[in-house]
Amino acid sequence: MTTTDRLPVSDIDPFAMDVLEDPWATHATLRDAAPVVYLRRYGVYAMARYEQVHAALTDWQSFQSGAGVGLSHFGQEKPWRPPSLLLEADPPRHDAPRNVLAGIIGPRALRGLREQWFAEAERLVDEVLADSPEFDAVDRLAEAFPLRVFPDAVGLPQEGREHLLPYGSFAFNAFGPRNELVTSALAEAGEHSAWVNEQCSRESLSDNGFGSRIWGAADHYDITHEQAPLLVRSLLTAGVDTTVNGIAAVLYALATNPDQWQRLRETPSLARVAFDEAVRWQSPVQTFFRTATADIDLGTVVVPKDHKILMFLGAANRDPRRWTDPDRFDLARDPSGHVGFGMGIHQCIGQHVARLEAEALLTALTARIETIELTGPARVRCNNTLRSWQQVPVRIRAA
Ligand code: HEM
Ligand code: OVM
Repeated sequence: MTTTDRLPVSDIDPFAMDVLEDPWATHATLRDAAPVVYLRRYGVYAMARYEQVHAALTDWQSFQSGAGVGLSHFGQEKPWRPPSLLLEADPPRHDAPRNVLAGIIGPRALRGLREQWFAEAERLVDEVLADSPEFDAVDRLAEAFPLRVFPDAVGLPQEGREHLLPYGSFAFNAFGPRNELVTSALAEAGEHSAWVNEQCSRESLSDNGFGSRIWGAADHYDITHEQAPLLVRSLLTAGVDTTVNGIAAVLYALATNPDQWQRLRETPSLARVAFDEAVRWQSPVQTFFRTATADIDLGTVVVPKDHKILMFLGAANRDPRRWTDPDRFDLARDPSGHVGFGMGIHQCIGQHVARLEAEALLTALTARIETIELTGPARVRCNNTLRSWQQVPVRIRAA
């Protein structure tokens, strides 16, 4: 790292495969270098400390999302799909779609799903227990559970659901540079995207799910009918891979920390704390970008207008300036305040969905399983944005 004035310039590539596979040492290097670092290979500014990431997330006037929250600047390059009405929008346009979704997938709206999702989790765990005690927790639990409950809740048809995970995976890769993770998936992306877009129409959706309620909000003039399909698309883009990898993270955490698993078994009401601590510890969504709306004076350095700023949520969530013993997965800590779901006006609108899924599954697991342990190396699947799990091989002993 070379330091010109107070802005260290780094040749680190946070999107290189070896870094994506094991990002934590690189995060520490970037955090310790300075509050803001310049990444020469991408021409972007980067923040890895909690204080700066939190400040950027809560200052949408200076750090806009409307130019895209990936590396690409929408004012300079055509986005790969029409921008999201929430994620890639700023107030005031961001707010009506946000309020509509808040009413449909907020805590109140989810109450009616709680019993159903808990029962579904019990069924799934019983099925897994009836098979071999050794299995892949990613395939059998982390992917299987969200895919059983979420597409039904949105109101999707059965046919074609296999497009959901690859579509989300592509969308999250597309926030990064056009490296081989993007180019190797381009060929199939069109098909996944076409299916997802078709499911956003009113005719494709059952009449009692989140999707149909989004169309109902258009009938009530809360959003326009042109906006409705794009809002449904937000659910289908952000609603599956995220929870799959959040659940994989908490299962990996518990399988590798037997004392924490026992603690959760003794106190099953810690299920939500366990999930949020896993989201802090692994940060399923590792990074997002913003764009400077003006020259931003950050004290040590000025970020020039229209430049991209990379926020390392995963590094902020392990910043020792903010967290005690940050690399430990610890149910005794209070993980609230982590930025794994973001912070400020764009903070994850689906977090209550994610927590309910995790709580349902963890509750079913703690009631039925005495021990869970790794039987081999867990493998990550490289993605430019997600901390994604390929395989978490486990052995369980039924209670
Ligand atoms: C926003 C992470 C689950 C839908 C966000 C943001 C993060 C995030 C970090 C902030 C983006 C920003 O500031 O630019 C996660 C994680 C999840 C999860 C880690 C699971 C563990 C979900 C689910 C849904 C969802 C289940 C949908 C059902 C959204 C939407 C936004 C968002 C629509 C944009 C909100 C806005 O811009 O106002 N999520 N998410 N997410 N999330 Fe999630
Ligand atoms: C969206 C969206 C929101 C959050 C994350 C995301 C692909 C997409 O509104 O489409 O990642």
